[in-house]
Amino acid sequence: MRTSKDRKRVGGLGAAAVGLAALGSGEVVAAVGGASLIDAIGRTLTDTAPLRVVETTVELTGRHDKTVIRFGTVAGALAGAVGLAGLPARWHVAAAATFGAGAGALGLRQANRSAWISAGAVAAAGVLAAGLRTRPRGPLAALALGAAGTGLLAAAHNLNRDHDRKQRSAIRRIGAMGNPAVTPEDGLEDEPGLSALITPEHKFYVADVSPHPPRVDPARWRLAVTGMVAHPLRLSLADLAADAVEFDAVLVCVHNRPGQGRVANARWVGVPLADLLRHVIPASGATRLVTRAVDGYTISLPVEPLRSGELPGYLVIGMNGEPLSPTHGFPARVIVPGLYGQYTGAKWLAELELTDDSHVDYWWKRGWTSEPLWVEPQARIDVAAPGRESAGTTVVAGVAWAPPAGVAEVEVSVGGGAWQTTKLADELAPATWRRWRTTLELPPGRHTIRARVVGRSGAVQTGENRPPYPSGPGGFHAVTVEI
Ligand SMILES: Nc1nc2c(c(=O)[nH]1)N[C@H]1C(S)=C(S)[C@@H](COP(=O)(O)O)O[C@H]1N2
Ligand SMILES: [Mo]
Repeated sequence: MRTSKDRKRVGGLGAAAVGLAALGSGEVVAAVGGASLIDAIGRTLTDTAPLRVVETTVELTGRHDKTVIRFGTVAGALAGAVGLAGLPARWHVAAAATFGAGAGALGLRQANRSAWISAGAVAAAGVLAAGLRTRPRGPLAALALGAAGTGLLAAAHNLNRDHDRKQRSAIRRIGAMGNPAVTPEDGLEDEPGLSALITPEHKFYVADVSPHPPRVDPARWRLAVTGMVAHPLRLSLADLAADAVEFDAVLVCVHNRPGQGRVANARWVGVPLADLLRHVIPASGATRLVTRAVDGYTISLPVEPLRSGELPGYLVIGMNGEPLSPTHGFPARVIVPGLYGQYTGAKWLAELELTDDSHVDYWWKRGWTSEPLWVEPQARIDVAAPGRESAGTTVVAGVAWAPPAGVAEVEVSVGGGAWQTTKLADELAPATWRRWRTTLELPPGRHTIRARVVGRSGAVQTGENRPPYPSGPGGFHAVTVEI
């Protein structure tokens, strides 16, 4: 005989299976149009979570933030189904409909492919309502339904992968951007474990609020330069490529604590924003340049320093000899070398709008400052290898950055002792990272090595430990070696 506890467990399992089947059905419908219900919900969670929750999630999940949010969303949906199943049966249809309407509204809120997300939400609500009324009896039926739901999620995943593949081949057809024949060099011999001078695209960190990069059709895409200007523009990728130049710069996320990998160096291709602003002629009250992504996300920059060159911004269309990849902002993004990623400009640009001070950015609403934040100089230790070069010496090497003025010196200190200078590689450009290397003679025992950078502006990296919020992280990267 079954106890009531057993029945309850089967009931919960059955409801979770119904939830999985409902989510899978909705996800397949959305995926036909290249959208994702799960990602729409995930994005809404990111958009609405309190700042403290966002900061903690960034801190704890590292480079896996998107995966964690996705699995969290699925787990939340299943828990929601179990919760709904606990309601009296006569409420199930109404509750499922409410759930679906909520998810559909999330879809409509997302500027990108909202119709498909909403259609997926309707499908999910239908399956949820029907499933809760005829809940699977017994664990086997529940498992079978759960397996079907998992299969649907996998099918949706494959559909979306096909859309991604098409997007990548459309980008490949564009051809090279810039001059990929020239390989940047800094005169430093290769060192196992030391970062490359130019970070390959697949190793370049990714940081954004989009669970999945929006897909933009290069043939139909036009960048609108609008708002308070005398001459609005609509520019194709080819128009932009004709006026683009190459520049080298490091990109740093404001969440990059000392020693972390939310930083990378690339050779970019872009149109100087000062040139673009000269063409459109901003009206006298136009104080902000809003960089607006296709999904509505914005980062805005003050116009005057962009015009004067104090903020040396670019409208970027290429990275490391190729068009931007989907993850890094295809077809266009804005980068101001020296500003943290969160302030430098949006990826997946739809529009550059000139407007006045009434504009409010995505992150300002969440509590971050409206002043552009400059990157703090930082040195990172990539290699600390005792005995690599010769017995008794330790090779120490890494990268350091102090944009926009550049790195003047990188120093290391052992166990809190005096700062000793290191050998710097040639400088590619002041706004890039610079590689450095030294060998230390250390006696047997445990030693903590710290690194710091001195900027050409005179700024010296300080050891004061600070969290990323509110003005960027601080502190020294420290590595301990055992001789
Ligand atoms: N559209 C859009 N652009 C964005 C963001 C975003 O969430 N959406 N994130 C910014 C942040 S916080 C950073 S650090 C950089 C990261 O660029 P990457 O992913 O190419 O490294 O993009 C910036 N541009
Ligand atoms: Mo960032």
